[in-house]
Amino acid sequence: MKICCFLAGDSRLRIGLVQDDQHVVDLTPRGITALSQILESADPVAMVNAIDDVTKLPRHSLSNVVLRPPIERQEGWAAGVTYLRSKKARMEESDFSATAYDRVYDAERPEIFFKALADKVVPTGESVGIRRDARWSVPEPELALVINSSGRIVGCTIGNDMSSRDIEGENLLYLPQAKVYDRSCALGPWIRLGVTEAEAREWTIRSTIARNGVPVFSGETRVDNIKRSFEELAAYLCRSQSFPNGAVLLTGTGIVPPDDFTLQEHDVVEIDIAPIGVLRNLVVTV
Ligand code: DO4
Ligand code: MG
Repeated sequence: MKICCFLAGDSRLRIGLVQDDQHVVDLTPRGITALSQILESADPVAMVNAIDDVTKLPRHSLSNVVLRPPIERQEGWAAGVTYLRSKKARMEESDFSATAYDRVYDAERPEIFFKALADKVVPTGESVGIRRDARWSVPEPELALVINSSGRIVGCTIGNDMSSRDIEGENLLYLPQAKVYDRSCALGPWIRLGVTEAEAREWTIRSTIARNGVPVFSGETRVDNIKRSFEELAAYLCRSQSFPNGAVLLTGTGIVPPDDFTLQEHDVVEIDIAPIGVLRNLVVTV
């Protein structure tokens, strides 16, 4: 089951049930005006299934609506160095901090960092940013866990943890600047509910970067390459910290373009996790 936030011809944000990846049913007339009503319920899938007369609700073609980020007031966080590929990339980019990445991969405590306020998150179809003061910018295609205010993982979506590798490689203390800037976090296209970790670990994450319509990079990884369990990541995020509005936690990247690759303005980044959907964003300089 997939739920989304969308606009349909006016400025009113609507909550939708995505059907066959082609249509969206507007749940707003049934009093569902926020994703959190679903995410905070005891059983989100059962709650949506219990909505009366879904066939009588307005149904739109997805091509006629504008998808908004599937996040409301949740905080956006990210885990790092959860894939061996990411650990190797980080160690290569940094003389200065290589041992820190090596250690955190094996440490009991994961790396978790703040990524974005909800109203700064970019949806599919809008632009992600590369910093104008960075020389080496990459997308980080990641599975993102949707966590409710009780700390329970209730769904997942696709995340792009846009990053400036030269800035994080120069000094570990620059990590917030490498990771948090305008348009540095994209989420979407929607939330998939009711997936177990075992099911998600069967999935493949694929990413393509196109320049002038021609692919200049493509890569893939399996979710199962994540070293830590989803519960472990969520539990660390929620240690000594409450999330009254819930959180979205990106789970780290296992797809890293070659070291001589940097994103350019007008590139198009696509991240595809087939059982969820496709997150597609143009790149702009910010
Ligand atoms: O420590 C740097 C961040 C790593 C990261 O974002 C990732 O592995 O996805
Ligand atoms: Mg990342």
